[in-house]
Amino acid sequence: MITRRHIMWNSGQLLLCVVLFSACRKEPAEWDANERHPWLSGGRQTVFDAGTGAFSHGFPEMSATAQTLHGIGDIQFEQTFVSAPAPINPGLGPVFNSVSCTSCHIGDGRGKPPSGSEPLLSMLIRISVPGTDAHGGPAVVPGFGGQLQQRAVFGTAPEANVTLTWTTTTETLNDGTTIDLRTPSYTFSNAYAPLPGDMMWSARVAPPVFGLGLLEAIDENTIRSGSDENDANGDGISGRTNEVWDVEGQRIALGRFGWKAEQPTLLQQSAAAYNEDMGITNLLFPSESSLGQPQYDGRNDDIELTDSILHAVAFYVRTLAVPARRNTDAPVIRQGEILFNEAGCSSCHVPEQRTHVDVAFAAASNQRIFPYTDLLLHDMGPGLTDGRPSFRADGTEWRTPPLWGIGLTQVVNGHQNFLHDGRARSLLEAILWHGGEAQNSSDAVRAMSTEERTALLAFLGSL
Ligand code: HEC
Ligand code: HEC
Ligand SMILES: [Ca+2]
Ligand SMILES: [Ca+2]
Ligand SMILES: [Ca+2]
Repeated sequence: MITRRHIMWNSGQLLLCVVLFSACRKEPAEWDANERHPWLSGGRQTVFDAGTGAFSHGFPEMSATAQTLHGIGDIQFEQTFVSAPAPINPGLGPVFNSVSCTSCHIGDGRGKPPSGSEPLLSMLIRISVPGTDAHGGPAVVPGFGGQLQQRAVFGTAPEANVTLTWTTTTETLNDGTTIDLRTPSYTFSNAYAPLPGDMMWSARVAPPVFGLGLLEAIDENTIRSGSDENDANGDGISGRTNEVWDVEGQRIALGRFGWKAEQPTLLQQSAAAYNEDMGITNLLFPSESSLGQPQYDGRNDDIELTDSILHAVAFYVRTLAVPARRNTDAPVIRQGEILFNEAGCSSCHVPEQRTHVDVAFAAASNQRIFPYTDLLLHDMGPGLTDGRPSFRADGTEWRTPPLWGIGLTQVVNGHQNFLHDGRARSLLEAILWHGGEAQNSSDAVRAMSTEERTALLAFLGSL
């Protein structure tokens, strides 16, 4: 939020940071391998705010021009769109999921599945039929496209309604603790036309949007070098890259963003959100998502979003800072960190990355960051499958999500719904859902003593 410009510093942290920041600036190449900056999750672009605005700060170190652009993007991220004709922000729909970016990415954080009979407010359903499109992506559903829009402008039929029901199973851990895990099931009703019987769908909650410019700045070769597709080193982990269609470059490119790494850049991710989630046509996606459907308004109008606003919004998410860790020196948290490594979590949630050197965008250049992700796809087992392939990702494969800031989810978003569809209601539930390549890791957690599990969760809470 643009109004929350002040950052809550405590004087000790401030002093420490001044010392560290100047150290980083001088000799980044000479860091001692044992030297730890574990609290500076976002490198120089770390902020010290553990409150409700923790995910909403711009990079603390960027030029005045960059700050201005970030501020413009911030305002646009919060704009509510309305149906045309209208003096401000027209172009919503004809079909859409929501009216603004921030209504799904609440507080620049994550969405959640609806409770009770609520409609889907901060999540969406991607759909496809078997086969692929011209670029190897999912084949769209005739009459419905690649995403199901449950809302439409006045006088127009939404594509369908979605309702969610849960089945609960109970697991008993080695120390006798019982945990309820809930599995979602989706029902589609009131479809404006028959939905094909072979339709596949994937329900996804909005992920947090901070720190993404740093993830975008990790060198492509660094990400590729982490992949071990045929598990040559025999550790049971075989992460691989998604290779997706880059609309701007008109080529296949490394996928980085979204739960299955289906988007190559923040610009394209943002443009796709405008187009599909809100029905706003733009530079990268100039046709309405409903083109060819009866909902299409038939107006052969100009694109509804200016290029500069699209760029400003992409720049806004590119320059959202990462909150610092808390209490990193507490013994229980240090113990939890050791257990995190021992349980194999760090094979996928790779603690440390370095961004590439980029003279054109110094703010994200050559940073030592702690995102806890390899940005690769992993087979997470049948429990988490959506049964819907996308480019190289099959149903069971998901991109390792970054864990930085995850301990602040409750504070910022008021819930702890994790995983791609928000089914987990706590960090522990999220871990217990890990199967496939991560089965050994979740089994290690099942086997932990109460004290060890508490330490592991305390460590995650400090991220
Ligand atoms: C209807 C809810 C919804 C709206 C509205 C929405 N998003 Fe999202 N956003 C999502 C979901 C769901 C994902 C994950 C997509 C996926 O996995 O394919 C996502 C992913 C993202 C990501 C990538 C995050 C990551 O970690 O990879 C960015 C960036 C993003 N959205 C930006 C925006 C912007 C900018 C807008 C407004 C133009 C917007 N979103 C509007 C639901 C929404
Ligand atoms: C084989 C790779 C792999 C391993 C090993 C692994 N994870 Fe994950 N983790 C993932 C993927 C992929 C997801 C996303 C799955 C989904 O959304 O369906 C995930 C999701 C999570 C989430 C939820 C994140 C969010 O944003 O919703 C948490 C928390 C988490 N993992 C913690 C752990 C811990 C703790 C361990 C070790 C006990 C671990 N993971 C081991 C790959 C892995
Ligand atoms: Ca429109
Ligand atoms: Ca659609
Ligand atoms: Ca391996």
